[in-house]
Amino acid sequence: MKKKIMAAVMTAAMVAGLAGSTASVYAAEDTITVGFSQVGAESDWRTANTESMKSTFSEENGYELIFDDAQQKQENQLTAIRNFIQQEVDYIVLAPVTETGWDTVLQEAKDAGIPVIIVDRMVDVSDDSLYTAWVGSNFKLEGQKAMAWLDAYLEAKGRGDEEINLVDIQGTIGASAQIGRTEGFDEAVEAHENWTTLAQQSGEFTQAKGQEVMESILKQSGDDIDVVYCENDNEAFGAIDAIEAAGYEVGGEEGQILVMSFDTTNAGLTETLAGKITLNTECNPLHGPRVEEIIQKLEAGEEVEKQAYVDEVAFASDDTVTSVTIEDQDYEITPITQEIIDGRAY
Ligand code: GZL
Ligand code: ZN
Repeated sequence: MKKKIMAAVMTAAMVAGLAGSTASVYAAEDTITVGFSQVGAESDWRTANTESMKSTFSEENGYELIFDDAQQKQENQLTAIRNFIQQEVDYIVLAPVTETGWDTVLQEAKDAGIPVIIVDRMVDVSDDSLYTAWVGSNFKLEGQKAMAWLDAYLEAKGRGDEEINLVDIQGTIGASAQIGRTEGFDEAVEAHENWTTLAQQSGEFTQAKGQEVMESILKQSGDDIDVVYCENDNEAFGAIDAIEAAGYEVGGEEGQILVMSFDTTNAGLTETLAGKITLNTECNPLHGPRVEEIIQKLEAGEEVEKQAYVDEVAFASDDTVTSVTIEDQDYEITPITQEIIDGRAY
């Protein structure tokens, strides 16, 4: 909107000058207008992500935020971006629901001279000049950390050679978080001839769908399930409800169903402390300040990193395994405590 305000100020200044009036034209405060196309409100993680963006791009911080919730539909995001272009926003921020289908609308934004910043999930475009910067998580690493922990945990429990049957409740199919976390899962199962994938189905990152999918899988193979890998906390909440309703126990001991999750939301870590989720791998949603840093650099005409990964940790319900190594890099696995939960920002 800066563009429009400046034009109005120039016109007003001219009119004032011509009329010889003494009316002074106030220079418009330098409000930066940001159009943010958000995936939806499907999970606690998404709510925290929205909150981070809204509290960062506030009026008192010098911004006008135009926020759009796409209810997890790409066509709504395409419409939102075209509206932002029409409104001549200064920046477009996109949290893409899935990776493909963005080339045309991002070309329109580029033609309009509006920088696009991608947050959280990634876009798969033919020409990466169609976006200025991306900040988000390394989803495959998240999956690798989780499965490396499972491997070490089962070994520590004397179950390293046991036949292990796993269920993967996937996220929204085609979302970077689903692609990466599923890759981490599949690679680890491939590497263990005594591990079998019993079922792999999308829970769409929601609690309701997670419960529904878990119920149907339990009907088919309840007694055979050893591990349920939920690709976010809300799916885990639904899966745990289904597992317990079917008469099984969740937990890390033999005879229980071991539930793993991602997001480390407050509710997710509370379930981890209770031992219902045995491992919770962090995916940090607080992208507001990270996006603001990018915008401030662009405003100052500075270079910005094309892709910036967020550092993340993992929390376990106990201290059986306290670190894992992936490609020669060690990652800490922290036993969760109430103090840690109370001290976290989301
Ligand atoms: C991950 C994000 C995922 C979260 C889910 O960065 O895209 O989408 O893991 C959310 O909770 O729905
Ligand atoms: Zn192993």
